[in-house]
Amino acid sequence: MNKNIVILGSTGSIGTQALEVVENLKNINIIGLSTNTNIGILEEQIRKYKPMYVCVMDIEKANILKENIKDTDTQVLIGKEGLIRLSTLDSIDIVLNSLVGNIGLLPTIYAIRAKKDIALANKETLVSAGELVMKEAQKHNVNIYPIDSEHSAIFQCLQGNRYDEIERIILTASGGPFREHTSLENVTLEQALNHPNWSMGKKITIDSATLMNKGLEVIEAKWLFNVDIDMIEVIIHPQSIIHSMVEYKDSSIIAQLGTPDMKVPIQYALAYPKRVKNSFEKLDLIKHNNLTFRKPNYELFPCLKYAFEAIKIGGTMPCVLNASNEIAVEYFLNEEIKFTDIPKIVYKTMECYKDKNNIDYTLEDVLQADEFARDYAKSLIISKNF
Ligand code: MN3
Repeated sequence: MNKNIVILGSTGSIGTQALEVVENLKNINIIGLSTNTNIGILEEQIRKYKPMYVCVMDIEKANILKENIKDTDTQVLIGKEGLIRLSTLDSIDIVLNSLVGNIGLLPTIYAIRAKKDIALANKETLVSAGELVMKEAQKHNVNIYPIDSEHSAIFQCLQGNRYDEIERIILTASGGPFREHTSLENVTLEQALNHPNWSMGKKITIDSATLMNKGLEVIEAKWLFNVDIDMIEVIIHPQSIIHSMVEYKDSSIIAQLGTPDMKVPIQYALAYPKRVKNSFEKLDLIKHNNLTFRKPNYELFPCLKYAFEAIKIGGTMPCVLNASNEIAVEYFLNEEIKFTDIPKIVYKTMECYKDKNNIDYTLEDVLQADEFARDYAKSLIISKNF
């Protein structure tokens, strides 16, 4: 049976790869697509895939696009409301969320309430409001399929096994471009954007360099697989061949391996539980005959430590961690702060929020915590007080 899909963030790295996967699967109809500002690529996608709707976050760009695609039948929606409308359309079965940042939270929640399955690449959604999102998913009997490669690996390692027999989740990390460094004081934006194994969007590439990405993934894994935070261990595996592992109570470890290619987890999420033949690059084990592992350096990469602290504190603290990081990364990408300022800004924002933290939170609390952290992190940067 054919499935109808909406892809949020279709012009980004995951979005464009998801469209390739959908083309290969052949049983998925594209109903909606969205972009932040990239209306050039979106127009090409409209002409190729003929979606019923698209959403553009930027109002001016949305109006330009409307003019440019007058000759098509595609309707243009605008902004946050547009994203929510797109995610809750009657005709769709699944929402693939590859938005970047906490902007992905509301569309996910509304899609779940409208009983749409979720293919989730937007990890910030689960970091900011994991407990709430998973509760809503359970209540509305909705499946959340992970697209993050590590979480897809864990999900695959869990097939046929019981979640209550997990001993430990071993989340692998490439270690990013600075894994061999002993000091990060003078690293440049260009170096930080040069990831050794994966080709990804800018925000996640910087997060990979600070190891904040791994921290966010720890929190994501905790909620997706309903495990205690102490059961999640991060290990550096520079080759990125083992995408993650699950150790069971009987001491057996199950791993998932593959080339570093996001199309594999995207396809697994969209075709689940089927394994559909494709022409992706196969893993050559002889070529990759040296797989190594080591402990992460929490002192040199404090963001990873702060992520563990935030989820241990709980409540809306992980949301504050995420939001302050989003702001810090934005300023780093604009070359207004140094690489080593990113963890300082995150730490100071979390420090200031401690007394305001809300353990039994609602969606409203999450949105407020997010706003607070963004404003506070910005004020730290503007006053150079971090
Ligand atoms: Mn990942």
